[in-house]
Amino acid sequence: MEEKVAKTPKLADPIESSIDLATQEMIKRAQELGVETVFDRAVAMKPCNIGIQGICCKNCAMGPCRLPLPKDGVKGEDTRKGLCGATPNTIAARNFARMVAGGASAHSDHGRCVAEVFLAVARKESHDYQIKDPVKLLAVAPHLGVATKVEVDGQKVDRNLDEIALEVAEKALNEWGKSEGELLYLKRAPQPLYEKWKKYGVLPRNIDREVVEIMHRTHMGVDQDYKNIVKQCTRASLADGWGGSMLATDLQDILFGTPSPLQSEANLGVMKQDHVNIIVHGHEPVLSEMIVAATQSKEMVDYAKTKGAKGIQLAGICCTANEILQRHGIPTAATFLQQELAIITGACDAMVVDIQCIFQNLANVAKCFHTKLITTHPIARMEQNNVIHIEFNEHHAMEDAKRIVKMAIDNFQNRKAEVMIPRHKATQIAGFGVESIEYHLGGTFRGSYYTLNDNIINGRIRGIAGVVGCNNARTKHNEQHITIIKELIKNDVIVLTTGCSAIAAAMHGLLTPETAQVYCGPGLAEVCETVGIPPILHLGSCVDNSRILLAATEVVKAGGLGKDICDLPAAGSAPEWMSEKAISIGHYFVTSGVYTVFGYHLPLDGAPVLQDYLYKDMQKMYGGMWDCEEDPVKHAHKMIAHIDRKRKELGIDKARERVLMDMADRQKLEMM
Ligand code: SF4
Ligand code: MSK
Repeated sequence: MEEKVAKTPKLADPIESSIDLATQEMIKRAQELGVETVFDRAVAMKPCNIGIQGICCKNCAMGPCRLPLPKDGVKGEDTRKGLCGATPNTIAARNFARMVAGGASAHSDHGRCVAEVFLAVARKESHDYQIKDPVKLLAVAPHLGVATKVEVDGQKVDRNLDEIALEVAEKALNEWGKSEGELLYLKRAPQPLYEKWKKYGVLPRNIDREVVEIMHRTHMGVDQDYKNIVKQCTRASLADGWGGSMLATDLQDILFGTPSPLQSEANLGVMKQDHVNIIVHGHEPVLSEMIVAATQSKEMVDYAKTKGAKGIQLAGICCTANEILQRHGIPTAATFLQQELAIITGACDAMVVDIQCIFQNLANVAKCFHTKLITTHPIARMEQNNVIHIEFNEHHAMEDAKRIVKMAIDNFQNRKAEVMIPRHKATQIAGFGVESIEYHLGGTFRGSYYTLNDNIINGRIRGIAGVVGCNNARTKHNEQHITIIKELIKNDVIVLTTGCSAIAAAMHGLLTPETAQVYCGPGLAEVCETVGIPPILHLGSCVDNSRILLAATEVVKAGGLGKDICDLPAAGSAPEWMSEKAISIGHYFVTSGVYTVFGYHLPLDGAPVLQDYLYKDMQKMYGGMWDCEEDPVKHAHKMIAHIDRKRKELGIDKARERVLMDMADRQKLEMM
């Protein structure tokens, strides 16, 4: 009998997989050790050609029904339909809507957890947390209809902070399930935008309801009009951006402190061979805040020394990283795609995960090393038996955190593989927010976005871009992020960034004021050098995209750039998106008036009519629209072209032309 020869699995080419040297080195290292990573799996398994077009329906057991687009496109009437008659538009819209529901629920359920902890703190049931930013509490309270002053003997006096906190907590939690009315934060948007939402009937009623309604409408045989399905996408995504995410950001700032600019480092090189390395990964800062405090406690540092370590190195991955970076300067170890590589260094003594963006394969990788993989959230566990579950509870938060840190320290001496930590890391300045942009670009004296607006009007700054979102193993790691960001700043567009895009920019050394001299156009460079900020501002985690909405609102309020977000010379981008959250974010940006370009396939290609609706018709309604462009340079230039169109509409395109004069033009002028 012929003997079967086992096929050698296809492996990723490290150079083709990432533009980052640390990542390339670690992919090679993984392959030498025979440890499989996402990069190898992406080579071995290709995406489904029908699913990628958005036209596979499995919403009932008569399917899955697949409606691939004919090779030469649809000629004449589109007769494709599922067993029930569902058209490609219905199927793709339902799939898109379920992605919005997934994304909005992830952000908002995270927000709910924060609100519950906030309530426990306000009720004095949790003693490990305190309100760290009472100023923000007072700023947020009126938006939730909570009074900050009371009348005593005919005089307005300050209300007790504990009372305000309790009412804020209750009002905030009510936003998830109230029986009538609309979300309170919607009125924070510019008035014309609010009016548009009202006119189109998309004001979200409560956060949970909008997600549930998507699931109902997309059930077999319910909503079969793609425009009506997209309408519900709008409601649910607004309930995310102007609801769950915004509440998460606000309550986290009040509880853990509003970020302000600070210096740190990024990339796998932040891990230290002679330290206990603890990596926190996921999205919720509730536990990681405690882990920061525990790792910095003398008790734990001394204990680490008794085990032969020089200290404890805490670092983060994904948005938990961004949360503890922006408030404490804790270094960032990795983006989403590098999570397995952190363990493959052989120096990760514990990886502590909470919710979202966590590979189940971490458990398989951890098996090959000494790493303790610890899940902490009741809704996010793993089936593999090497995973330890320590359920975190806000009522004994510090106790849980210390237990985890001690477990990592005890594991330090168990390292088995040879440690290989790449040397690569870069300095970063992070911790920007609505408040700190106001301070840096407006000044405490004027307390507004005037300076930013002035510089946009005079053309030194051409416009504003939000570049956000994930990595995706179907694209070269970080390449799109970095190319797009560099192209934007080269053309004087200031960049606001969050999520893994911010981590990518940090790893590649772009989050420093020095970037201005090297990569920026002359106008933006001049502004950045004058005020001492990087041209790319790290605004935090995925839920902190709400900071971008509020920053845009502040720009509108400061005047001179129109009356609504859609009037601004601004555009959004998610270059390497992969998560359902990115779809929800994209949709709330679009329906808040932002032209938003994605860099990887949107699952719409199989339904051209729906695609046109999202790419063109949305603009007529909300002033923003979807787009997709895979070429990163073209992608950036689509954004710049939109910014220039808006400058023209505002009548400020001439100012920009003046700024762009070169030396020869100036000399010509002087001679006249
Ligand atoms: Fe097919 Fe319709 Fe069932 Fe979807 S809902 S699987 S299109 S029969
Ligand atoms: S972590 S959602 S990969 S940005 Fe927020 Fe990164 Fe995307 Fe997760």
